[in-house]
Amino acid sequence: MSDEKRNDIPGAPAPQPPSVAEPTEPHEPLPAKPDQESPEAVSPTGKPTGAPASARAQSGAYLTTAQGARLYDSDHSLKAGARGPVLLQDHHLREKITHFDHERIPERVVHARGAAAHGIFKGYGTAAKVTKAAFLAKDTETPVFVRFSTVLGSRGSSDTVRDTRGFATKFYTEEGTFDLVGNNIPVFFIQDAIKFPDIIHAGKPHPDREIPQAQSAHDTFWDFVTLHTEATHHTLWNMSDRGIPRSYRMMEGFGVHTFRLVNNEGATTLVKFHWKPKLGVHSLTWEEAQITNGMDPDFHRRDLADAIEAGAFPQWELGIQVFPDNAEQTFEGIDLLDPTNIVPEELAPVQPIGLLTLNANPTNYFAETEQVAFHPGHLVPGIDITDDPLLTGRLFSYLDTQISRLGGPNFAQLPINRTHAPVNDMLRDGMHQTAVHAGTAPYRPNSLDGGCPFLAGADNGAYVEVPVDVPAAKKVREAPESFSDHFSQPRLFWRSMTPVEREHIIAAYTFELSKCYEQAIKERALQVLANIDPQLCGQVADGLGLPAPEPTVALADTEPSPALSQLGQTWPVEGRIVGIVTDGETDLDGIRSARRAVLDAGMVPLVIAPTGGLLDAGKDPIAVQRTFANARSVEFDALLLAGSPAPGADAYGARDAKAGEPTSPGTAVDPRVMLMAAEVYRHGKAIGGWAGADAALRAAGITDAAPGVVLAGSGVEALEQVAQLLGSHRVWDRFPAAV
Ligand code: HDD
Repeated sequence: MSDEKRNDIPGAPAPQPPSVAEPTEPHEPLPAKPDQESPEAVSPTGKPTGAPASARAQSGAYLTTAQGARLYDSDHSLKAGARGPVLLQDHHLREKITHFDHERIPERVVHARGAAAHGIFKGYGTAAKVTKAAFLAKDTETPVFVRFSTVLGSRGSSDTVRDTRGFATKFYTEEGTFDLVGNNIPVFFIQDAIKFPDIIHAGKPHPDREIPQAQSAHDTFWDFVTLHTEATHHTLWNMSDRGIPRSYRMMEGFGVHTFRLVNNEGATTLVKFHWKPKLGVHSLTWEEAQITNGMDPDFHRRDLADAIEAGAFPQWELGIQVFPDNAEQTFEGIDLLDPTNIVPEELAPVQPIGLLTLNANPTNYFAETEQVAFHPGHLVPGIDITDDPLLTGRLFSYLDTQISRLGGPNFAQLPINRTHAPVNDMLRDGMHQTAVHAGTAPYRPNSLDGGCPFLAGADNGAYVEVPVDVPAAKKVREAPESFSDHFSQPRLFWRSMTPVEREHIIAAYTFELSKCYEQAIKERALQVLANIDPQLCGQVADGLGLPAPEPTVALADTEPSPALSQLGQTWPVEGRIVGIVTDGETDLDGIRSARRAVLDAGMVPLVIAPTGGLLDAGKDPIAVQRTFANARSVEFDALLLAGSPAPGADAYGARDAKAGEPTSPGTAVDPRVMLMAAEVYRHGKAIGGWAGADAALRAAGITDAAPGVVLAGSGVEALEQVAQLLGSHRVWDRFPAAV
């Protein structure tokens, strides 16, 4: 297609004349196929049984076999006498064990560990200028299912590892399902899908001992990313605080590739998709992440489910960066087909087009979160692909992997994967076929089943690919020259970071590389860092005790993009957790008021006392949610130290769990409280206290003059200031800023 025409594609190509004449004209739409309902809701003849579609083999009050025969015992095998041998004829035993033996399916080859939620996407209608996709172009609501994930770890690995996070959204639109299968990092490790098996082999545990689990701090990972320097940009994001998000609710999401949108007039536009969290983008500190891996490996999964259950529905705005669809597929010199590039928001602002709200937890993890099958090729009219070679490979991989993971080609019939649009395909049979297809002519056109189904044109909703020109070219295994600049965008990212963010990046590289055994890999990694920034390289080299090499490329004078920094703004504090530590006796009324104030501010109080149970059991009791024995600072975002006894007496003294007596008379402060306070301080979290809390803080080495420490007359007063500090996520002044 010529350039003039590229932005002026006719409404869509007229439907091609069929190669064989249609035997009949389109008439009434066909009824929805039985596979639109659960098997329980449809009789073998395809007639509804009246059972709710939600019935998932759980109807009737009696325990039955899979065939519906009622059971009188499910605890004892059938035996020849109570002490005799178990009989092979026990069909119930065999059915129960056989089914159990096959309960597991292969975990995802990447993104195995995840958590998901249902929700609603509300299009603002503002995208009508650039796309005809109704769920974006109209002011309308579309059901969605979103799965977040880590990439490298197995299904049972920890949530708070340093890794990229998946952010995959299934939009059940009326025109078919659209999947936006993105990440929380806007660039990717590689530029061509053919290298995907290699980067994943390098990132996964070593094949001999299968360690380390869910980590990038090992030789093979760093070997790959330093030999394939296109990975530099993504790796730098991983080593930044983006690699350890505070919560799935506080992550950005990116479609990564450039997509092509088509509007009703047929005009095309290139776009990049962005999800912007309403709560802001926030991260853990590395030490918090590591402690959390042990304390609560399900931290992110729990956080998402708890927030939704509590009604604190997480929200993201969907936005697009818009670029003209020019022949070069570039914007301001940035190659839009290279998935290791971003386009700074300062050059192309993110324009909001809709709002995502996650408002319901899955009912069953396996049926929904595990069996959901995403695929970048699940597209709807109005959204098309570009020639990004990474995207093209993905279009093959996702369909293919589901066949092995979900046991055959009929995974689209699983409840979570069913489209909300009517389906009338000619796909038949195969493993796990649950539809009972009627008719005798699963081919088209035909003259037996009324000629149905009929073909649609673009004017009645067919998905018609944009007829872009494919330039005449030689077949080659090559990348374009523009794909060979691997350092100027990482440099842009580095220069956009604030000093404290740079400090974290330096610490992350130093940590990860210090875990490598091979000297050559560390040296190569330092060379990569020298090509990003000499200061970054120098400090990491110091940490490793190695000399810093000189850059081997000319360092680009890139403009920073302030939008890339996570600091400098204030954010809503809804859903943040405030730990309230008490000795269980002092100023209980103050604790009640502080608790209420936390709830009124939309946050979550977590009362921590020496022992469990109720405080002040008689009147208006306060439930203890954690004890000194099972609490750790990583579970909350800010700390309130409730009043402690008068100076001189034991403060939060350790008590015998049974007798409730102090175990160590004269101990000033329970060491577990000191540890909590010290960690909270070290991690830059706001600290508030009242009525004698200063003694405990001093014991932990924290002075009341320290930044982000508020001592007030009451818990409510302290909380007011703590909430303000929380708006910036952390007390950033507490971190050393070396760069
Ligand atoms: Fe992928 C899963 C994101 C490149 C092959 N990928 C998967 C998931 C996400 C992404 C979020 C989890 C989906 C879920 O929750 O079920 N992947 C990306 C992004 C990429 C990317 C943002 C680059 C921009 N992926 C990529 C390439 C290939 C794959 C280049 C292969 C050539 N990805 C897969 C896969 C997975 C997958 C093997 C594993 C499970 C699945 O698909 O359903 O096919």
